[in-house]
Amino acid sequence: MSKITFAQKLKGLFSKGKIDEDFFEELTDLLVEGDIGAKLAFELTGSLEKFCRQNKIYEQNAILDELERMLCGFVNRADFEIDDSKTSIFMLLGVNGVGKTTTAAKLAGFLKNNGKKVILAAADTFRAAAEEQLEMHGQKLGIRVVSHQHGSDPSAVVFDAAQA
Ligand SMILES: Nc1nc2c(ncn2[C@@H]2O[C@H](COP(=O)(O)OP(=O)(O)OP(=O)(O)O)[C@@H](O)[C@H]2O)c(=O)[nH]1
Ligand SMILES: [Mg+2]
Repeated sequence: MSKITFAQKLKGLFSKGKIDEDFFEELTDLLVEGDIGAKLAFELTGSLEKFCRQNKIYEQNAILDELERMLCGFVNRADFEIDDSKTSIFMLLGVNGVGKTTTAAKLAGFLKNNGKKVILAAADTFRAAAEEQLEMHGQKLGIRVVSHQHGSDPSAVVFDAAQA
């Protein structure tokens, strides 16, 4: 089953052309859903609404640049070039529960969709069920996961994954 992505929903909202009464409310909901956080979502749409009022803007197209300018101020761009002639390894580091595994899956899915050959390495052999969690992501994404027994040496997992 294909899921409607955040970007598709945003495009859908902007396909109406005109800025109507519900527009800013729908945009706020969408930004919250898109993980921007409620406070920031309200701040963004609030300033956008003000911008439209002050400049007498009623067309959605006219606010796209402004919205992009506002959003880009919060985006940390990570432009990385991948050299297809060799293996690239990405290691995700972060404190507990910050989203490393989820990010690994997102990154893997993104790279796969861009035609790369991807392998996930379950090198977190310490946390309970960490391997199973990555396995589930791998299954959903159709990406191979290299893993060892729970509690084994993480570097051995990385070694095997690099070999694979
Ligand atoms: N809303 C939201 N939740 C997220 C995001 N990334 C991860 N999560 C959730 O945060 C929780 C922890 O995510 P993990 O990816 O397991 O984090 P982790 O850093 O691998 O955690 P540990 O391995 O336990 O240190 C899960 O419930 C995820 O669904 C995100 O971008 N947005
Ligand atoms: Mg994890």
